[in-house]
Amino acid sequence: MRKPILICLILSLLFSNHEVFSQKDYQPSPENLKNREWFQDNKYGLFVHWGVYSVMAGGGDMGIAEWIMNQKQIPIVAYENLPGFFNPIEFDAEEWVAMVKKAGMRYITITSKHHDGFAMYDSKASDYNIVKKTPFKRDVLKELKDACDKEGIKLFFYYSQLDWHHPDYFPRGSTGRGYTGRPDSGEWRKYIDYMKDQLTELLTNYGEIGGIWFDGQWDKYDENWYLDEIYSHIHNLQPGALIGSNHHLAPFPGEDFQMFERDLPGENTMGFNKGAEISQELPLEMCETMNGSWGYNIKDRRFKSSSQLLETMIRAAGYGANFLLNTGPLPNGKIQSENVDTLMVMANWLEKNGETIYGTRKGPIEPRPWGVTTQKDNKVYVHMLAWKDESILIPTVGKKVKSATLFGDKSKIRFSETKDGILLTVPYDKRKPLETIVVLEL
Ligand code: H79
Repeated sequence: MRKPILICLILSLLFSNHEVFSQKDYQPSPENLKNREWFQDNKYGLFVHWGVYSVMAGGGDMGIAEWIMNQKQIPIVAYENLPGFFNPIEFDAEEWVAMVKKAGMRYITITSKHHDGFAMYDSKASDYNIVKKTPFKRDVLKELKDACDKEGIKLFFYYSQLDWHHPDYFPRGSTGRGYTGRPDSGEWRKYIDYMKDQLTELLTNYGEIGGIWFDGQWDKYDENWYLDEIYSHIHNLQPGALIGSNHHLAPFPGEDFQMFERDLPGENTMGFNKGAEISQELPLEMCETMNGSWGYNIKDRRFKSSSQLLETMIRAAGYGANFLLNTGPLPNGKIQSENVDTLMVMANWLEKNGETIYGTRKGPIEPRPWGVTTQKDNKVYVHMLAWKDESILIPTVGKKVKSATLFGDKSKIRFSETKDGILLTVPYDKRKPLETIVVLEL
């Protein structure tokens, strides 16, 4: 062996700890970069919040579902009864995926473990899982993955780093405190190992997955979450898997996309989305509820209209962000029919106008109250969302505009371009809500 190689080997053995070989110097693999493009091209996914909490259906409160254990201070010994009632005999993975396809969605992100700590898959790391503790005994993630593979839908796993059940989730954070009945002790490193074991299962037993959607880091902002170790572990197992985390902070090294919960990038109507700089480099994703709850809530009838959700999707696309729209399946395994109805109306719109969303990136004009732009190759799609006057002056788009047409009937749109901007005029009888889309050819 030549000397320099030998020295390198010895050095790498000496320093083979996580400080040196961490995600700090993360270079996404070619596969990962390809998957990021796929992600940005495909734009629209179904978020699924399903767990033993679904049986409680919110317990008569608005807005609570998967949070019921914490909000109602249910001790672990009592909450452990819930898996016994979880028997979704109507669950049909193929039906879910067929619905997703029809909806024009391209991926699913499903809760593998939420804050309650209950694994919705066949986990060997703990018996607190769907196969061991419910009468249903089936690995619903496996069934869903098989159905997704058949239809070319990608599957992502939501995983909560926060855990209200595990004794070694200690010291406790801002939630899951005294009421759970856990002793005031525990070994944090043991919890990290447990999480790592569960992630290993998710990344090795289900074939190629889309990625991991983390949540819960905000429970203990000052904790050492061993992100470098966890993220490298995931990328070692599946270099192509996209990692994102809902920590509401700027992305950490090792993360492959940035997410925004119930707010457009940069907005903060929810109160917890302050301060996170919008990444200029990573793909973005906004997640949104169809009513005010993530998991199934029987009382929450505040269903958003298909137009409202479509507008949010279009606005998200104007930021270059994907739209991850949530449903909370029923405890019997069916998707709420109100949600299916809404998704089918949205599907109609996408069938007609999908070209202006799928495969696009954010356009040359920053999102504005009057509308947003998306772009693909030499076409800029100007979505006129809140535009009342006969004409509107929009900023120039960097290149000379060759033609302006109305998306759909392709009729010519009167326009004039000066250094002050592009003046567009669309006759009133040509305008339709959410379907006044001007195509600028550059
Ligand atoms: O998984 C979903 C939520 O359970 C989780 N992230 C999304 C994707 C989430 N964690 N925190 N939050 C959302 C925001 C915090 C909301 C809260 Fe509440 C306000 C917790 C307690 C008061 C909402 C309302 C939940 C219970 C009542």
